[in-house]
Amino acid sequence: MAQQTGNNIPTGSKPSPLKFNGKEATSFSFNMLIFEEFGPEKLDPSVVAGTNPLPTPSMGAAPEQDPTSVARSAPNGLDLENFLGQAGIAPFPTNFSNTLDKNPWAPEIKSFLGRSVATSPAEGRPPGEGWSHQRWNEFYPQVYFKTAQAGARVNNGFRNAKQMHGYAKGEFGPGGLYHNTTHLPGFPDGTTAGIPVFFHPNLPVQNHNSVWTFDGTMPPKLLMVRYGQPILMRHYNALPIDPAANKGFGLHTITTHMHNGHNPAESDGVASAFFFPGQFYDYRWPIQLAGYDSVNTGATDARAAFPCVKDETLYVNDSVTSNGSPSSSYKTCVVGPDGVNGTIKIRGDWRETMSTQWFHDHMLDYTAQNVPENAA
Ligand SMILES: [Cu+2]
Repeated sequence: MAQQTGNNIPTGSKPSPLKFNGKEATSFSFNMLIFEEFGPEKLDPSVVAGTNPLPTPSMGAAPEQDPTSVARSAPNGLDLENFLGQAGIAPFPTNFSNTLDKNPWAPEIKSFLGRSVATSPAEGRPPGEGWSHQRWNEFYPQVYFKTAQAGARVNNGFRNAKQMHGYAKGEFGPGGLYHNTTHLPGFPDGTTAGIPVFFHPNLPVQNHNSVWTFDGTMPPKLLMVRYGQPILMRHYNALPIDPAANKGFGLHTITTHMHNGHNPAESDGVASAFFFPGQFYDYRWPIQLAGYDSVNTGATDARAAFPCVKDETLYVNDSVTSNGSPSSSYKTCVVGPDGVNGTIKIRGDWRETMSTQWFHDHMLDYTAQNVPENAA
């Protein structure tokens, strides 16, 4: 019987096949992987940062690399993971876009283009004050994380130690639903190492030119943030240099939008502020309630608050100096009647409080195609 197409498939094309090599992916026969936390770290200039550059693409075996073309390939997966797992962050984030360091992929890009390029900065954020981080000192990032947008590859587990649950608590602990992250026999417990990118165990492992994700891995990634605590995301573009190396779907230039976040323009994933393979872009998200400048500016409304436990502190900007301007300091958790749980009050309008949000790519003219490839 002919495949039915129509309203359920807006492109009018055939649905994706669910049978491969005699195996079939039937509905509700595989648990969803639970998210893997990015695991932000304290932004500390005294940490000696690893200085290995973003590894360049190299030829290699499918499905993780291309065997015949560097421009259509990806960095070696383990090299990429070792790079992301290095201590600290180098070069250290700055208010203005970094125009000193060069794109480490420039030689491969020039080779693909067959010509030289005038400039090849490492950071894709445009230079100058217009794209500098607004109110940088006021919303100075307290924590950061690094990730690379990359083609599908096997997870080697470098974020294991960054999981707050430590694979020891609740559903992540021994005997819990997610202690074995794949739900499959033969995979070790308490780690994401060894997880390939597939949508169902009976469907093929995806090729690097078919699926792009944060880190290039599954599970999908989760960013845990605290209201009042500014955060910096350094997003590397490790996608193929050849824009055609993706089976004609999506584009390798990217711009990351934190959907529904209350963020300044330079860090808001503006459609035209995209960056190229080999580059990174520093997004600085203040993580403040909308109304920060006009509503509840003294942080007195108990409903505008961050939940906390006894002795926890949070770096906030809502202390008001004698001249009325905001200043930054640590506030300690004010515990409630149970002596354990409490709140830290923050500035802004409590009615603007977000809970779950999501990232998506916002590439000019390609948002629709890039979202399913890049979202996590
Ligand atoms: Cu959006």
